[in-house]
Amino acid sequence: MLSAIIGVSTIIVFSVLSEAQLEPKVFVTHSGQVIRTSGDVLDPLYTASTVEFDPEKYLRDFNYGRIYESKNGQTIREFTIIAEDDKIQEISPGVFYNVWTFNGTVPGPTIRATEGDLVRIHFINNGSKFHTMHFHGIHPAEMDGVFETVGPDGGQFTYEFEAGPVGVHPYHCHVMPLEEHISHGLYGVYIVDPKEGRPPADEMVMVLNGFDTDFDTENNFYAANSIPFYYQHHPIQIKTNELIRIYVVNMVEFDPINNLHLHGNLYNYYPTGTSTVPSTYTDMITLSQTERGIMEFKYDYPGKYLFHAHKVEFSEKGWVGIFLVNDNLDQKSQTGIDYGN
Ligand SMILES: [Cu+2]
Repeated sequence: MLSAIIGVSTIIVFSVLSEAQLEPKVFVTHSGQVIRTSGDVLDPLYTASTVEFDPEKYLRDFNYGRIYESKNGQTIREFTIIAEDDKIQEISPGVFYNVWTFNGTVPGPTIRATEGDLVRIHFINNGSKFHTMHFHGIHPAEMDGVFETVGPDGGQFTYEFEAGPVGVHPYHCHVMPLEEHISHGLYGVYIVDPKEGRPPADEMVMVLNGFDTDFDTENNFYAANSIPFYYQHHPIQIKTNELIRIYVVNMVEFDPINNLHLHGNLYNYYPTGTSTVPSTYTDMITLSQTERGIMEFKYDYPGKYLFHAHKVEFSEKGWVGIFLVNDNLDQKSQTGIDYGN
């Protein structure tokens, strides 16, 4: 009898083991390492299937829309934006959070147009709650995304307005309770370029955000572009003597202020990006919610430089990153324009 029990248990253990060995799981660690294992994974790690947002890609990803020209020569830019509120994202290793998304990510896509273009947004609400898109900028009242709420399960609305003014603006859902709709992730960046363009630069977008994962109206994690500590583990590669332009937007809910400090350098800062003349040359700006601007700088010396919230609590909870400045080997081919400093 005893030997029969031992025999059966051996078969069970053996079959469990062989099943596990047949199906190795793939994990991606926080540092981007891909691991295959058939064993138990004790450390909290990303699974390949839950990595839905890539801060590396988001950083320099600009969506110019589908481009047409009207009869009178105006450029029309069409975008389709789909809101959802049922996605789960691993905000930090082992911490899963219900994100509400525009086109599947937090932040939503960076919408970019030139001043005077006609921007047309086909908005579809595939969520379970009412949502809208409210753009900062100049537009008619009925395009403001506040009073015309869009119903769940496929409700639609077309936002249409002329791009302006020049600058960097947020867009976000404006359905009450606003705190809930914003803190879950329904926001993104809208850039309006001047007709004459801006000087060539390595351009990037940083949305400063946070997540309240225990619903006590205080953020547990902070980040530039959603994933705490991401750019510390994956430094942003830039080059010496190359103009860097960052469109920075503070969307942190619950906290009255946020800020941004750059190491080993200072930057020209253009509040809201509406003027071509910087208001200040500094290494520190302070931003309330939806306050935003453009930072421009160049590094003279190669090496690793931190950038982070100088509200130390925020940086210790994830809002910190590194610029890895590489020697610019073809800097002689750069234009000789000097942008400040
Ligand atoms: Cu909403």
